[in-house]
Amino acid sequence: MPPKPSTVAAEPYGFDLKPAECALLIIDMQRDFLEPGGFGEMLGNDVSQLRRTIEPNRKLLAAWRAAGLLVMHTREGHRPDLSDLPPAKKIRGRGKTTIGDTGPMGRILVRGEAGHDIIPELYPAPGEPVIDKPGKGAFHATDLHAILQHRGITQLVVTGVTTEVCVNTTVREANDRGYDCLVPEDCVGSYFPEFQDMGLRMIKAQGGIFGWVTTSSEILKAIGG
Ligand code: TIU
Repeated sequence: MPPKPSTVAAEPYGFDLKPAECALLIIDMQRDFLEPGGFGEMLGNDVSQLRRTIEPNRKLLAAWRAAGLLVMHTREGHRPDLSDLPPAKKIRGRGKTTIGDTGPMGRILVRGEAGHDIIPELYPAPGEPVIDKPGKGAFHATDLHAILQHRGITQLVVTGVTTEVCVNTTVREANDRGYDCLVPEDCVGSYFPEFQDMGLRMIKAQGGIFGWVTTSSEILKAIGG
């Protein structure tokens, strides 16, 4: 039996968690974004800002699995022939090394390459759906919505990286499709502390315009972790 429904302390107000209808959606915890020596660090980013989310995510994931609830993972990346890579995304940033080029952990953001894979600490278990997404939002050009609907999911706990880019875009997409989204702040990370702060404030502003913000310990209390 899934844990009983309860109210999770959150901002801007309590989140009425219905575990049987709630999926844990872990966004883009990929080696190229998080590991020293990966693409993120190559661009000059401080990966420690993202790595602090690994341990809280690991605990939340373990509790979610132990409760028998739905876990889903996403990975940002493209087909090896880059046919799903918009030319605008390929050239954005005017970098010397861009998506599809050879980076420190294989071809950058290309499916099947080492850097594209999920970090070992949070590796998907057999049976946990993995969504390969070409965009920042997890609903764009994927079957995420269909899978959630088939499982009767109405709520999402959204974690992962980065707070202001793929997490925020996904929460907004989910909100427009009728899902209630709860974001544990210690389980999401940004390379930029000010974007971490603002990314979370944007979600919970105006009475929870896109969703709710809490901490992983509050969610663990509700699911018995
Ligand atoms: N997953 C995700 O957020 N992809 C990004 O490109 N994030 C940046 O912050 N650049």
